[in-house]
Amino acid sequence: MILRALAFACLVLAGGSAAAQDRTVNIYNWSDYIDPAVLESFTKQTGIKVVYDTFDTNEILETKLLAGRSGYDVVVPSGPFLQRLIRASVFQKLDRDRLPNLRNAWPEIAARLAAFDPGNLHGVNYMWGTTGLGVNLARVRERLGPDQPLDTWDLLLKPELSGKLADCGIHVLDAPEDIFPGVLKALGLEPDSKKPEDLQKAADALTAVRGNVRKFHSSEYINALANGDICLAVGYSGDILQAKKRAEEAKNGIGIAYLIPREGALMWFDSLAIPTDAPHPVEAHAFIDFLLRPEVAAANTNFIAYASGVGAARPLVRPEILADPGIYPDAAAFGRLFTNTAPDERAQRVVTRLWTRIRTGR
Ligand code: N2P
Repeated sequence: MILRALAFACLVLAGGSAAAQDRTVNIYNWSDYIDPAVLESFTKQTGIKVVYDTFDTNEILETKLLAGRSGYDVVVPSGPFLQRLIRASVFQKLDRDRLPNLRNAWPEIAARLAAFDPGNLHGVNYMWGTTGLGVNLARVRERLGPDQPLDTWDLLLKPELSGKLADCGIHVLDAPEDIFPGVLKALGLEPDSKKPEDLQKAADALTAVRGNVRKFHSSEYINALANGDICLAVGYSGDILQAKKRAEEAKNGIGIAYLIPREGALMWFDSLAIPTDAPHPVEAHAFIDFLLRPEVAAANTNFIAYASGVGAARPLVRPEILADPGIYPDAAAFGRLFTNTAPDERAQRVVTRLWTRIRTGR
């Protein structure tokens, strides 16, 4: 009897300590989207080990999640993908009792996110930003002359302009949900239109300049801009500002600007969400709650140049970042931003077919 009790106690102890050692959280986040020091301090403070993988398009994330058993505990879809994946029951409801730092969230941003996730039941905003233009100022000026405005979709969509930039290199995000809205807006159409005839017009405009685009890719443009390998990128705000910072640190004389096109640009929201089949939901909540600490959110914003959904972080964000209209748009730029929603299955088939043709140039 005593032996048995002892054996049981040993088992419990062994199990307990193994569990303590084993506490892990598996994160699947966008590339270039966190301060690595944040991951270290999370492990130091909680004892939870972080396994961290990255992706650079919503489509890759969506495919993994729809296949099921991804093994991930926390993932970061953009609005329309959050919306569609909630409908497919991919995410669990968040346990608010485990997220005391939700009180630090930015109410206006949470309200906008509710368009994709009614009641904010499944997602918490991590970062938000815009999709616009990254420009190598000197080289673009030299080719387009002093009078050409640079904050316009014309740089890509007017064949006579993108034709002059083709040899110094243009990259475009490999993400129809990011590119179609801007192109639709530039054409004077509804940016969130799912009408096949509108999508066809946007596709035609892109096909007309396809030959001027060196690559459709969603993360290589950071280094390509910073090294001077390309002179125009249609990309994510903070990524382009990271390219600017890399060039400044390298002191290579390359000046990069992020410009929100005057015609308008897409504003997007990337949310932290927990898959229904996450192996470590408790640790997932602990990780999300850690990211909602104002000092942690500010460290991330300072590092990656995206605005955090944690409103309470703003006083801790570096003043030059707070003052950067590419990160925190001023009222005028804000008025020109729009959002998008998920296409239904039929519209998605149209988008996928058109996008494949644009990318392959056929
Ligand atoms: C990070 C890109 C995140 C923005 N590299 C995509 N919504």
